[in-house]
Amino acid sequence: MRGVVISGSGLYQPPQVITNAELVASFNAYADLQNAKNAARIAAGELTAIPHSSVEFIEKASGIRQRYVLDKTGVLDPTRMKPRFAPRPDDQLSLMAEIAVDAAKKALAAAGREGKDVDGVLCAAANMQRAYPAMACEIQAAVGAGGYGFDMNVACSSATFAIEQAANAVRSGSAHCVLVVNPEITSAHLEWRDRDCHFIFGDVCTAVIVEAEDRATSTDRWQVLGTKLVTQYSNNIRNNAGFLNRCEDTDPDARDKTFMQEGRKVFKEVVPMAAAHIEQHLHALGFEPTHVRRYWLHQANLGMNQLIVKRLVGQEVGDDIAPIILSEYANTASAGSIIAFHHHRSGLQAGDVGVICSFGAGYSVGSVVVRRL
Ligand code: CO8
Repeated sequence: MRGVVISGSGLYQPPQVITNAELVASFNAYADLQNAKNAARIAAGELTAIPHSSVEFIEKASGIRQRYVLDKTGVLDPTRMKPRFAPRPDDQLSLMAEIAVDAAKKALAAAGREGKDVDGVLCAAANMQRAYPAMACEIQAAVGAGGYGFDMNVACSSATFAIEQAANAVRSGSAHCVLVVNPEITSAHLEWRDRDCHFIFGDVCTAVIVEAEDRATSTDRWQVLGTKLVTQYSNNIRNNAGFLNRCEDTDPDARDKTFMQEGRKVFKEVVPMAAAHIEQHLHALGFEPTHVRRYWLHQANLGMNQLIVKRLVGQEVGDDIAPIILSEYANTASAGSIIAFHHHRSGLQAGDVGVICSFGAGYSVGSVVVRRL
């Protein structure tokens, strides 16, 4: 079996930032408008007034302080509450491919590769811009890659699940160099009018290059020691948007056509699941959780990450063991653990072991154990 390495990563970060203060001001303006519009029904007891959101709650409950988005104006407009994107003609690069190509080119440059060296492209994200052709085929053409491309979606675990597919393709010899790219335009599938979740997500795109160890030339190589994936069906994170909607004659703007979750249940159920998954994976590879130099975890909630690592290593740890990026980026679905890996791996020494781990809707958990070469 061929050895496999991650030889480079790239990050596209949208230029626009929404702070919690801006977000809460716009949500509260939206709530006031709705409550004024529905004043008679609220007074008659037919409707409940929408309560205000608060910066203090958001920071305490989630650890999120701001998020990057592709369009801030539409999101913050209390009469709109969603980003505004201009439709593009079919002969122009699509928005999702545009941010994917940016991150992909940075990852290729970091790995010392060009598009023509790539013979597999996996576009792995929580949402795809269209049904077909696959986003991966458009990205493949735009970066000048050969081979094949396909899309895959395992919500927040899309990136780690794709790294396993890429590593297996390289191991088996069906590809030599695979681009895994995670364009997450979460702002389009977040319900900005729902106080319980309006603060959760941000937009971003990450990319990694997965290639054969004997061919890699990058000085920053991370040997993939193992990958482990698991899914367990749950309705606690759900989005019913889909191609059957128009045939069901349902409202495309109904609440169930955007991100919905039972946040408390997710928290309670996913923490033990993710911690047990990582522990089992490490044991299977002959490591103890305390041997791990760094955990690059999915970034959904600060408390969740702290609890998972505490279960693993038996004590609270700081950013040096488990870096947090969600205060700056919020939850970026599948890209979160890869942003952490991208920004926080430079201090590790040859031989150091790290774990990239995602968890999210499905439920799904994916771990990639790597060693610095
Ligand atoms: N401001 C003020 N108060 C608020 C607000 C707000 N914005 N929101 C809720 N409250 C109030 C509630 O009304 C409640 O009041 P009361 O006690 O009087 O009933 C109180 O605050 C507590 O509310 P919660 O119980 O909901 O608060 P929590 O402490 O549980 O925190 C969280 C909510 C932050 C959502 C938390 O539960 C959490 O982070 N859970 C884990 C979430 C998670 O990990 N989700 C995974 C998502 S990742 C994924 O797979 C994504 C799928 C694909 C994404 C697609 C793109 C969109």
